[in-house]
Amino acid sequence: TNRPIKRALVSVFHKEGIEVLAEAFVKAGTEVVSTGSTAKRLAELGVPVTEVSEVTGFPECLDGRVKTLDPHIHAGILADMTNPDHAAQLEKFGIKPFDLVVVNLYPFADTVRSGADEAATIEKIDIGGPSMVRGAAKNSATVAIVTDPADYALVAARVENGEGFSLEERRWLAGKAFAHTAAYDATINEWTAKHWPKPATIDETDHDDEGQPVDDAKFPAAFTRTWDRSHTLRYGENSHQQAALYLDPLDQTGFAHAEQLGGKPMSYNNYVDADAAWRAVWDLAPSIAVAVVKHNNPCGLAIGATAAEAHRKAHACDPVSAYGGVIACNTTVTLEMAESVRPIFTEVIVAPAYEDAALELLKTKKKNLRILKVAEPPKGHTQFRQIDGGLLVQDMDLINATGDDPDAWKLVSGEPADVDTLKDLVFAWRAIRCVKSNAILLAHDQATVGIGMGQVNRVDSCHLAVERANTLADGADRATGSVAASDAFFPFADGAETLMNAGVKAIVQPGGSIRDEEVIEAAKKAGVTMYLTGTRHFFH
Ligand code: 93A
Repeated sequence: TNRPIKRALVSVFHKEGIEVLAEAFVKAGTEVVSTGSTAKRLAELGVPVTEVSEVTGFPECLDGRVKTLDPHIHAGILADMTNPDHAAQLEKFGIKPFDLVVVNLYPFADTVRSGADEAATIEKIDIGGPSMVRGAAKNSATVAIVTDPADYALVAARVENGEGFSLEERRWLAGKAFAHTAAYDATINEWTAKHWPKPATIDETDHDDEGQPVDDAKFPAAFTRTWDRSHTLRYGENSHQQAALYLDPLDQTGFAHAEQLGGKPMSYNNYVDADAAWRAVWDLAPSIAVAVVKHNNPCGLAIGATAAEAHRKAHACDPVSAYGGVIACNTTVTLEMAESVRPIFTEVIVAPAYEDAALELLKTKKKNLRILKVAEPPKGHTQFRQIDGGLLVQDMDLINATGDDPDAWKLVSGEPADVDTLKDLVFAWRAIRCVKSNAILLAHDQATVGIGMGQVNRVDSCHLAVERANTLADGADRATGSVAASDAFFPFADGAETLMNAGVKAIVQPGGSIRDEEVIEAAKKAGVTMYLTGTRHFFH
């Protein structure tokens, strides 16, 4: 099944690495046909090369849009030389078959990322390249297709030994090639879906359950996203689960692209927790904020005048749980903050920057600490959650809803909050977005003091928040005089009463329960300030 490589077609955008191919072609005396600048490069490397235009008898035209799109090329790629009729037809037309096709495509994703304008982006949609790749992949019976420069050394070896690839090898290469063109088209579709949604002039606009037109740019008829494998991870959530990290080819600045400055490789759970912590601190921007996260929940979150102060306050919320946690900071980590982190066993630290001395200290004194630097704050992206046989898609929950603006809050009980109390209520409301539902959060002085997370009823979350506020601070009563936020409405008065009995002085919550009146009555009776936001922040 092996087929020696006598004639090759080479057309590559990225010329890196073709030296090894050139050397093999020269040694084996392979006949090489090539396009414009690839031909030039191969000639420089000493390969006797035939220009595609010589083969086609037609010049490259339309600014290179038509180079290889010609039967003299495509019949040479698609002729199944195990079929005598195909061989006879080539003979008749005076076309020679190819045994090897080496192509890499115009860099569409790189062009989008570079911020190129629409015309330049469209010009980087490769047409001739994918046609050659798909043709050669279809014809794996006799042609080997190579799209991945990582395979050049292998190709060179097969060219030089005179035996070429086996059928199984050509088929494997064909599969890789189809994956490559599929990913390429998916990336183009991701771009067109965003920039060229279905216009209003097309009357078969899709409608949702409630008769509203579907936003085609946000929810296209099908998702065809590609994700490029970055690397496999040691294991997944548990050691018996295999796992890997994939990257979005159109986003090179997101958290997944964090630069690691020190420590052991990131684990699956490290990624989940550090991503959550990173998002949490940016919910509190432009204030300087630090979050300590464990199991995708905060064990402390605080705003400070400095990064070090924010860390001390966040850590103080729950020093027990902070053990083995992930720390995120939304500003430069100073030496003072690094000193504050130093004695605490921490899995990951993530920040936009580090003072030199801070980095030095963390690297030398905490060798296992994974130190991440992320270029940009998180962007609001579309979120995907897989369910059995399907995918749920939603906008990311950001702190940008109407109810996140305290000017839109409705005072339903007690006196309007004074300046400091209001600041704490706003902090608590922003902070609760990152707490798993049912979430209750107590705050004081721009720091969490007790968090009740992930309970299946709200009253339990209230008890948990109060208990944590009062037992984790060496017996000090931190609930008294604190403010509380609830991520969703109180279905009964009991939860709010639990908080008020513990001494909470003001509460912010969405409202909207059929028993709102009972809840508000309880607040009035206790003389506690209560605001309704009108929007909630469930987080599951
Ligand atoms: O503009 S194209 O879609 N039209 C073509 O006919 C064509 N043939 C090859 N782009 C085409 N190519 C691409 O040109 C290849 O996929 C490769 O990326 C590039 C190589 O051109 P050069 O050798 O001139 O750098």
